[in-house]
Amino acid sequence: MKKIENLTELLNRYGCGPIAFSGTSDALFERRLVLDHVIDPKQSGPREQFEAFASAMRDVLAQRWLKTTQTYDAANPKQVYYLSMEFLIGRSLTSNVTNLGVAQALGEWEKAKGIKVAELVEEEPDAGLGNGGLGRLAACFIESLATLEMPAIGYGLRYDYGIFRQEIVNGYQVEQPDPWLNRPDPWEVARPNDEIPVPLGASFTVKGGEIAVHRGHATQLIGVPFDRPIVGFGGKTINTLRLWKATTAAAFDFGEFSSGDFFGAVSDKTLAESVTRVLYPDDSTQRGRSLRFLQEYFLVRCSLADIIARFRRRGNDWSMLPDKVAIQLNDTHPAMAVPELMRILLDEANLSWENAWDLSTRTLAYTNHTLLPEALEKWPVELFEALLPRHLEIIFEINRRFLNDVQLKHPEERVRLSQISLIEEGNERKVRMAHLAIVGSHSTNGVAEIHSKLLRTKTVPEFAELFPERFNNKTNGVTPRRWLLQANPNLAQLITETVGAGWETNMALLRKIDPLAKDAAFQARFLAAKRSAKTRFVDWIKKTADISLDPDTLFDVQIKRIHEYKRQLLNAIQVIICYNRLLETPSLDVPPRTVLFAGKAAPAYHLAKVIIKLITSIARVVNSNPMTRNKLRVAFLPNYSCTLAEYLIPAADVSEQISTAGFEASGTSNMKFMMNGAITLGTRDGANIEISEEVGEENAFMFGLTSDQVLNNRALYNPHWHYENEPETKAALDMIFGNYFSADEPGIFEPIRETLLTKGDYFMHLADLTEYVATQSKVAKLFQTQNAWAEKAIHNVARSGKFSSDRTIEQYAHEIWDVKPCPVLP
Ligand code: 26V
Repeated sequence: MKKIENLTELLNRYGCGPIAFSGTSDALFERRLVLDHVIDPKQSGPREQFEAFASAMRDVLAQRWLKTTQTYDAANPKQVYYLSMEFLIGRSLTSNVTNLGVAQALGEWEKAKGIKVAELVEEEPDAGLGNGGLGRLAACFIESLATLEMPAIGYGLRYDYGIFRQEIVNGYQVEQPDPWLNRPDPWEVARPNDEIPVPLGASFTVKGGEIAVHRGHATQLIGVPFDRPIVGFGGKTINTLRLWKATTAAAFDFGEFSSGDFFGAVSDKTLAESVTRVLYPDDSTQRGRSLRFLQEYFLVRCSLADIIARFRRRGNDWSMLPDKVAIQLNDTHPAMAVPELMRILLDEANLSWENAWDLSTRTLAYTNHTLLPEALEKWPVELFEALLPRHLEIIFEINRRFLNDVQLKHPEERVRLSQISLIEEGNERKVRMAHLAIVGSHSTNGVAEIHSKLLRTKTVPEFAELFPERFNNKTNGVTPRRWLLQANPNLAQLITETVGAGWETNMALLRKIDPLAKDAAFQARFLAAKRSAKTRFVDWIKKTADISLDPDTLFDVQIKRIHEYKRQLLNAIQVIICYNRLLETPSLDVPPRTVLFAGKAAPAYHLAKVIIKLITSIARVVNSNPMTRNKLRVAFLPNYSCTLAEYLIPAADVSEQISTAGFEASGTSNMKFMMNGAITLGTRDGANIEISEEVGEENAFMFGLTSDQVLNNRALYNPHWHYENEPETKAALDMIFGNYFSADEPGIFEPIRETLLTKGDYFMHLADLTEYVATQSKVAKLFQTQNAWAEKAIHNVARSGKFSSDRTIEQYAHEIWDVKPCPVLP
């Protein structure tokens, strides 16, 4: 595509010339400032300038966006619909500027106007509509879908409050609300004309995340869509992310119910809107949370109605459904799509059960993202009974037929029926959402090779035997546009200068830098790019969190949700051992190291919060000790977010991926680190295995038990043995238990003693500790020879191509969806 020189050319390219405010190159921007904000551009502040600039970008893309939709309506291709309770989008301005290809032109415009786009960008709040990996994956996927020119729509919820903002007060996590929509969001377009009614079998009231159901009073919510543009790289395809907001019908407020009950009507509206008020911030346990049940149904009901409306508008016959529609369920959160699609086909299309079931299963596909039993969703039958009686009826009928079939085909194995049933019996009967998703779809995939294998062999082996053809793997990926091109401008430029343009969508080209890994001149340029990413991050974190860091130290980074299985504790103990070694031998020959942590704990996950307090306490002690502070620093960076990751990952030297083997489904930050030339220090878990295969074991630091060893050694494992027989382990733990880091709050780390010793250390920290510490020493040693370090780091960048989400999406498209690109004509 020809490079755009100025905004006038840009306007012409996108056919926006006639709506320009004046003939000047910054017409759209000034027009927005004057017409939207009614302000003299010279008087405008950064927030107004951000809004004006973002709106101007939307003006630039609007016609192309419309054209994309029109192309799909006209071509009637098979289309993919990605249903997810989470889209962790982060900021959109830089991404849209990059993908529209206007970044170059901006440089000149900036100079001419004296405006710093880098500063405006900081005014945009993150759209933090997700908890972590699963939500960020959805965001990478829709970007890749647009880049690959695939006809696709993402469906999610428009939460008023995204993932909470994390403050650290006295070393403890404090949650603050995230009112990201307080100011107008320039990217969203409300579509009140496309609203969807959502009937419920009962009415409800809300208190503290729980609903009280009032049986017998059927009621109705309304879903209003808000669309966001998803710009593919190069700006050819602009797909839609459609987020639903819950409300009530206007008529409900003041029409038939306006029998003088004004306050009643207004509070009904508030009640309805509470369904999409807030994202559930707990990604570790499922527990009760009945309002979440309503959220999930609301997403499914609105999205399927919308999908079917499009399908019918295009003149398709019901029998064509699987030929025109592929619906991907991001975990079981939207698994009610199974009974909902059946309901539509049975009750609205009046098809036979057999016909409806065939069409429905061939349309739906399911992705599993976790093997942790406590995160597998199960909803009480009682909730269905009261709110969704028809769906429950359908689930029971699915189950009756399924169990019948199994019995007919495997008469000898009657005992297994209770295990595979969609209904868990017991005090409280529950619907097992994973079973529903597997039985009601044609594809079940895991997100890394090892995860898919464990899913098949350990988690749901009965289903894998019944439906072997349904099970498959789709190793995760991340978008190199956001995570390399935008996040790491200096490395991106070095890559472009070396391999030429085009790598952004063809990551195989990165292999061209592989032979340069040993080249001293290239190593120096690589290290210079790393150094500038470090200062960029250091400046940013100083400005935003007032934390001072030294860019001339090794950046050793663990950033992810705080979870026992991710083992931030293992890292923390290792830091203490390193500290003790320095105290013992102050002249120890190690490179100065900064250990960086960031991550949120679920508000109700007590132990995860204690782990944060431990890390901040260790940091306070270690950083203030003059004996060690030149060699070792520790920081817990508050409020981990997409934006923080975009600054920090390019600056990292070491990527900590140290989960207990068999527990991390894939991981995706590990891929982002690799692309940015950090070296993985990791266990043989999730996608770490595939990363070390791609880069070669010699270019990663792998350690610890394998998932088989974890499974087979659990019975024999005794953490006390390690505590008693490993002096450094004992010394480190005794400091934690003996209030070395908590002199002013004695006893606060008792829960850590309990989990590691009393309760048997389920995540086997102590089993891996010795090898982890030894591997950390190897890391330190290598870092002292910068060219040897650079060589390995460069191999990581060069061989990261597999982990582009473009590769992942192409596999979904070929192997699950059978969806092909549908280019938008110029
Ligand atoms: C689970 C739950 C349980 C109920 C309440 C709310 C809630 C919200 C989110 C989750 C999702 C947990 C699963 C998850 O995020 N899995 C991560 O998915 C990543 C993308 O596939 C993968 O890289 C990570 O390894 C995996 O932990």
